[in-house]
Amino acid sequence: MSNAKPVSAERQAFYDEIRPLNMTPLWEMLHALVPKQPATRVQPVRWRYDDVRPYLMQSGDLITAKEAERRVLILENPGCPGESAATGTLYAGLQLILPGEVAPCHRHTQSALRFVMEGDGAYTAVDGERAVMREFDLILTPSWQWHDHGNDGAGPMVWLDGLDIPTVRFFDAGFAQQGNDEYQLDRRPPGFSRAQFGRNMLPVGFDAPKTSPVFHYPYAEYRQALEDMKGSTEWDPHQGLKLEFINPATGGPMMPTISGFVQLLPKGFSTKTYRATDAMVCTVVEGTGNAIIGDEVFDLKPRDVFVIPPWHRQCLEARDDLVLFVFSDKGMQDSLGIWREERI
Ligand code: GTQ
Repeated sequence: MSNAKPVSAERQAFYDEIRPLNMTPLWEMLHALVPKQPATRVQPVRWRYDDVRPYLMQSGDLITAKEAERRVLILENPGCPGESAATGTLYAGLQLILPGEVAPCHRHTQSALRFVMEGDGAYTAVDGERAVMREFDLILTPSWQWHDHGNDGAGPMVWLDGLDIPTVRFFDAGFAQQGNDEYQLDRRPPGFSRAQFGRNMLPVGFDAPKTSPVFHYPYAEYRQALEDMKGSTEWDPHQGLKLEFINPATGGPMMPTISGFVQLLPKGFSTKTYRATDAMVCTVVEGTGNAIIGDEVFDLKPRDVFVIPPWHRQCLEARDDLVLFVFSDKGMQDSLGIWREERI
């Protein structure tokens, strides 16, 4: 947006004259470039899992995981058409793997998370270690690590992919490689990383990696943490109980570009109005309720996915115990010193 004031003929002539020199006057757009508060194209949006799932299953008849490389329906924010972006910085999609399929090995500089929506018995192998994926587990595939996905189970497997694709595109810093083999040979037994890093200990002499070396966070474990806190903690009026998945080697966010959280609101709880500069992609793990985002009200059921744009007022209402998984660019903003929140 430029200034509303009409431009005089004299100034317009000047602007036209400097245009071929690849120059343009700041004063026509200063306030759009340096806004008083965030002005985002990202819109509040909710995908009902019941609406999306039939199309995802239909995609299973259209193309194999092998041919597609990754059989995913992208969840695209309507404010950013054609950009494959859920928010300004992050991408979201729903990936389907049918029994017996393998999504072949590759690696890329984009970091990714997988949050299991349904199914049991598929795996993601990261750098030679398999994580067996159960419902609502969180799995990380760090930047530039080989990964393949396979389904040894009996039913379809669906997970929510969260990647930093728009961020890496912003930097024009993306690289990708196909693996020589379709899938990786096991180099470590499943659970090895959690044994090393998931017990509040680190191997001696270990250099902290940028992404959490605990690349598998089982639902059973983080859910228990929330449950154990439920009786004894004072509820944050704006957030209920919210825990962040961290990199145990740094104490920082689980990945440099993507932060992850789980949130529990007990039955009947309504949060006070809150806003923050990180756009959030949220999915319902358990329970029902409402998300009020700006002027929009979305009713929520398990596996629904919704987006809270930057600096939009949010209230969450729990009809029964409501558990959410949330990912955002909070850690990235924190490291740049620009993250803000407001508790209203
Ligand atoms: O599983 O590696 O949704 O590379 C988009 C890009 C998933 C993946 C996506 C990817 C992947």
